[in-house]
Amino acid sequence: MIGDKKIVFSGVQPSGNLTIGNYLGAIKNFSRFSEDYKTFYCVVDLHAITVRQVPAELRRRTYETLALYMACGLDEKKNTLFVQSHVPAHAELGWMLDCYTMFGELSRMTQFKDKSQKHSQNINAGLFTYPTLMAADILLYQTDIVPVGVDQRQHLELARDIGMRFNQIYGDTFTIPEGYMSTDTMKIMSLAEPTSKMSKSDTNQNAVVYILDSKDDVMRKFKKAVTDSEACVRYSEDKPGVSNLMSIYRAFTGKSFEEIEREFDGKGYGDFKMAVGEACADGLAPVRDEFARLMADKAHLEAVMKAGADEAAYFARKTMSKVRRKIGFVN
Ligand code: AQP
Repeated sequence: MIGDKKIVFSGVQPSGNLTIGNYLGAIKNFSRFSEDYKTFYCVVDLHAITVRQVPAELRRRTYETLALYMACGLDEKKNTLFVQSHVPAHAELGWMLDCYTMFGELSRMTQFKDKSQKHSQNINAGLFTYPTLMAADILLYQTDIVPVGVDQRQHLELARDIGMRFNQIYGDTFTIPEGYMSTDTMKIMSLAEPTSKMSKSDTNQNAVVYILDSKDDVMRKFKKAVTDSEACVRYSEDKPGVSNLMSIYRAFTGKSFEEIEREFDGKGYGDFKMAVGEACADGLAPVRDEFARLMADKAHLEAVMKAGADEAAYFARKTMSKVRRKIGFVN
């Protein structure tokens, strides 16, 4: 708690152009905590380098991710918005927690297994210990609530386990966080391969809708989206393509699955896909406009980053001095 407010922390990697998966699964939910919680939203650039990045692109995307946070409704006066590498305590605590995390635990992480397959030329130690750094991000701020997509459930469980283990050894040190996973949006899947997660690093551009895509691009991608041969808009596990489109439509329109099924009863997939594309493009238009306005003022983004890092570092220092003392480091 800070004052009488519970603490919220979350982050997004500047590892690619952000997708509607990042938007619906995570960022859109962030602003609902702004009023009643103390919120820390971080651009997690240290995580991004677990996969090789082009330096100029990483720098540009760091600004862009911050601007997108703000364009999605995060007011810098009500939320602490900052860049992970500007607060060195993340890396410091990450190392310490590595020493309280078991090799077997990290080996079981499905994201590590997936990413090792995708990046078989660069299975680096950072990719393996990524969940420990994520635990450090969260535990550093004595976080109560972590809004993330359901794909992060396993990492969050591990963060809780590491925090509990540390508390068991040294006495109460870290708040044990709870996840906040929106059951409305679930996991947004690839438009080309609807049994895989929509991911910003996917090389198939048609599989992914980016938050900043033009309306034409959004419409074209939904038009090409993989469905099935049944020609019936119905939510069902054995219809992953159609169900994914229904989830996206529901997220942008607020309609229930029953309403959507009724709306497209007797109509073909063509009409349905166009409606999903329209709803998505219209929903994203205000974000795109605001993003363009924010990106035109880099000095303001830098001021937001600086103020955010100063404030985050202040709270991080408190935890770090407690952790150092408990472990037995000389102060
Ligand atoms: N497809 C998704 N559906 C719902 N939520 C999602 N998130 C990501 N993809 C989906 C949520 O977005 C937040 C930020 O994710 P991240 O940038 O930290 O990393 P990620 O989960 O690895 O996202 P990507 O898009 O798949 O990135 P790459 O391709 O770089 O690995 C998280 O809360 C995540 O749950």
